[in-house]
Amino acid sequence: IFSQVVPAPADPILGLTDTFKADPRTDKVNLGVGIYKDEAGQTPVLKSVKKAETILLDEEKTKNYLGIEGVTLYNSVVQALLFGDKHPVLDAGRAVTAQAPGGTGALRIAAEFVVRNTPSRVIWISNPTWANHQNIFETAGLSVKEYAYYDAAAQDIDFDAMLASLAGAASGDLVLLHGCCHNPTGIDLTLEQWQKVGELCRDKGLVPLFDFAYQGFGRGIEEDAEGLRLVAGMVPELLIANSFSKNFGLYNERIGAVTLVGASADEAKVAFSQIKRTIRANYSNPPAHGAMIVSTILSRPALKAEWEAELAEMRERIAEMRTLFVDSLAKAGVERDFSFISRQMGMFSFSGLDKAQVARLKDEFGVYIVGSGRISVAGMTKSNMPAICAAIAKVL
Ligand code: PLP
Ligand code: TYF
Repeated sequence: IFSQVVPAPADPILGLTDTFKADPRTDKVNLGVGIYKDEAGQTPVLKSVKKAETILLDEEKTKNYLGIEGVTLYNSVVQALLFGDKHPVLDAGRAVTAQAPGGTGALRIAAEFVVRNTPSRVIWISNPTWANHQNIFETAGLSVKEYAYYDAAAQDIDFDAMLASLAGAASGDLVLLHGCCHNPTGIDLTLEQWQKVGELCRDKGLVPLFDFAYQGFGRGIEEDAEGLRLVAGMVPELLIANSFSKNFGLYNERIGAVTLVGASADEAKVAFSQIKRTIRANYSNPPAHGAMIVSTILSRPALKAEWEAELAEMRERIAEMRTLFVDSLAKAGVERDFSFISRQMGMFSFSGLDKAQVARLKDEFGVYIVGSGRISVAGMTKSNMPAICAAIAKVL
C-alpha cells in the first residue's frame, strides 16, 4: 500500500528552515519562521520559565495521567489571561477551556469538534493568513472560504472589502480572526473595526474562532486582548485557540488551549463534554510539562511579574528593530517608502517584496524570508541589520 503514496509538499515556512539549515554559508540569516531571537541571535529559555521548572523539579510528585482537559489550575489562569480579571462571559460561567498541544492543536480540536457536533461546515479565513490554517481546517473536515483583508497597494487593511466578503457568509459559518499581530501582514483591526466585526457576527449568526498566538507581542498583554474581549461580549458563541509558544518561548513544549464560549453555562458544559471526546480520540490526554510551567508562573504574582517584564522586553526589542529596519533601509539607499513597517504589529513585517526578489535574497545573499514577502522582524538584530538592508537594497 505504501508504494502508492505520493510525496507531500513541504510546509512553506518550516520547509524553508530545512533549506536554511542545509545552507553552508556562515553569514546566512533566517528571517522566515516566526521565532523570537534576542540581541545575540539566540532563543533562550525565559528566566521565569527556568524558575518555574526548578520549582516543578522540586515539587512534582507523580507522572500520573492528567485529566482529558489537562492541568486544572491551567485552565483557569488561561481564562484570566484571555478575558482579564472580570468579564461578563466569566461571570456567567459561559467559558470552558481545555489544554491543547500548541495553538495548532487547539485549532484542530476546535475544528474537529465543530464538524462532529454541529451543522457548520464552512470557515472563513483572511486573505492572506498563516499558511497552516487551510491545512488544519480542511484536514478536520471544514470547507475553507476566504475573506478579503489586505490591500497590497495601500499596505493596509481593506476593511470595507473584509465586511463585503463576510456579508456573503451564512448563519453558523465560522470566521477565523487573528486576535492580534495578524500573521503574516502585521495589520490588526482597530477597536472600532472590532466593534463592526462583532456586530456583523452577531447579526448574521457567524461564530468567531479567534486564533490568539501572539498575546503580548503587539501593544501589551491586556491591550492585545481588547478586540477579543469586546467581541466576546457581543456574540452568544465563540471559540478561541491560544498559544504560549511565542509569549512564553515554549515552542517545543507544545502548549496552548482551546476555549469555547457557549450561549449559556449549561450549553458550554455539554459542548465541553464533546471537546473532551475529541481530545480522547486524538491523544487521550495532554502532556503536563508546558501547562505546569504556565500555571506555575501565572499563579504566583512575583513570577508572573517577571514573565510580564520578559515579554515586554521581547515586544520592545521587536519594536526597536522595526524602527531600525526602516531607518537602515533608507541608509542603504532604498528610496521606496517603507515607513508602513513601523506601523505593523507583532513578529512580522509584510514587506511587499515579490517572489523573484525573495528568491534573490536567498540565493545571492543567504537572507531567508517567506515567499509572500513576510519578514520575521523578531529575527533581526543590530548586528545582522546592515547586511540584511544592503541585500534588500540590491534586490530592489
Ligand atoms: N496561529 C498562528 C497565527 C501562528 O502564527 C502560529 C505559529 O506558531 C500558530 C497558530 C501555531 O502556534 P503553535 O506553535 O503554538 O502551534
Ligand atoms: O508563521 C510562523 O512562522 C510561525 C511558526 O507549520 C510556524 O507561526 C510556521 C509554520 C508552521 C508552524 C509554526
